[in-house]
Amino acid sequence: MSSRITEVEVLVTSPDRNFVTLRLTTDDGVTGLGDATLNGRELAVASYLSDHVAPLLVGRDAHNIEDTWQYLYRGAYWRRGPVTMAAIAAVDVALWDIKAKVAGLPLYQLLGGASRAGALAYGHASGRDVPELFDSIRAHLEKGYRAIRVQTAVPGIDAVYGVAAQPTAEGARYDYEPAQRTALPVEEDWDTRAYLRHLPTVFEAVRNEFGPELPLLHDGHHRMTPIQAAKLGKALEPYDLFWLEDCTPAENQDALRLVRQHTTTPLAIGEIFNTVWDYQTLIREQLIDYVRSAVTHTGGISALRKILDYAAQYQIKSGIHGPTDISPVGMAAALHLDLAIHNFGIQEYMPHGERTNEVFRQSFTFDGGLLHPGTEPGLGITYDDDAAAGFAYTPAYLPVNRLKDGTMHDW
Ligand code: EZ4
Ligand code: CO
Repeated sequence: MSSRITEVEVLVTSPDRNFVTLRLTTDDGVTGLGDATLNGRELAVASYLSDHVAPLLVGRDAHNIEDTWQYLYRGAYWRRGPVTMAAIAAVDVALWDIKAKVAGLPLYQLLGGASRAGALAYGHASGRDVPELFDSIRAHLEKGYRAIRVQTAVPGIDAVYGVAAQPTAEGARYDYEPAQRTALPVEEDWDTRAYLRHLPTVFEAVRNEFGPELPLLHDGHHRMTPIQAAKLGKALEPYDLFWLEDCTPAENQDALRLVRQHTTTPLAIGEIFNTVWDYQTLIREQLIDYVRSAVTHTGGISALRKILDYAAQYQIKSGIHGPTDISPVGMAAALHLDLAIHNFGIQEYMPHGERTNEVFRQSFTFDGGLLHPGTEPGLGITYDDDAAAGFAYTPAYLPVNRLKDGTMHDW
């Protein structure tokens, strides 16, 4: 039994933000979707797919997922990198979507079936001060979240990653969208010492208010040196974090050894990684506790599954990246993996806006703090071309970051 790929479409739309989607169609009329969105560099992946990958796919057997993955990875000769791996991920996920639709099963059934009732999600709470942060945490608890990421403004810093401050019609905005549709990237400022002094006081206040049970997470967003990260991990130990994310810029995997020697705060890393090689030392030496990769940026379901299986041998769990710059297609792919794997940890969840949900109609649900991919055959996402046509691509950039003296810093 074969199904030839007859059509390859690269769809770019910008409902609430830019998304790049790959749609493959087979000779028996089945379509599959893959997410290829790389925040702030979207058109590079769109070109990689339409100029260099689409011509290779027409005529291939859509069922040969692993062979196609290896053909694109090894065939490029130039390995790894976010653009290449996002493009390969989109093809991989679209082929899994097709295979599951042909089988008439939700995708997680092809990955081994459900290992749990649903995927524990964490939401993003933030505040410009402690009262606003408490309101944001309460709002999340009311929506059913059972785990919460805490980000906060820092006295002395004007604009910090992860703090939603723009007002909306309903009042304060609790979701956080870093990419801005501006001609040049927005410039934020940074002072690590101010941050290290302030953050533990915030976690102390949150624990006092909300008690010991609520799982709390925090994202350091690549901003500390190893010794600063070690110090923060130690300072946060009394507040029993679920994880401290991206404490250092992890191109240097060896740096995590120093952090690990000094703290028992669990560590999560990897949203900017794109292959298993970025995790080689981290997993083998058990320097982390959670793998943060997105399906969309790590070569798709096939490749992330292998990373997570490797991690499982070292009691390291999943914490798949799920910001709004992962499209509902990428989110659905994550949820099918979350449901199937044994070493599931937690799933990041930032709900998309209404316009995005018009373009990407979805079967996944959020109920009682748990996400579920739904039971429609395939990924459970359909792409509405008419809705998408109303939203033209608009350039947008992630911010950049400077120290007070003007030095460029990791954002
Ligand atoms: O900054 O996805 O944990 N989540 C994050 C995200 C990233 C964005 C970048 O595109 O760190 O908010
Ligand atoms: Co992060």
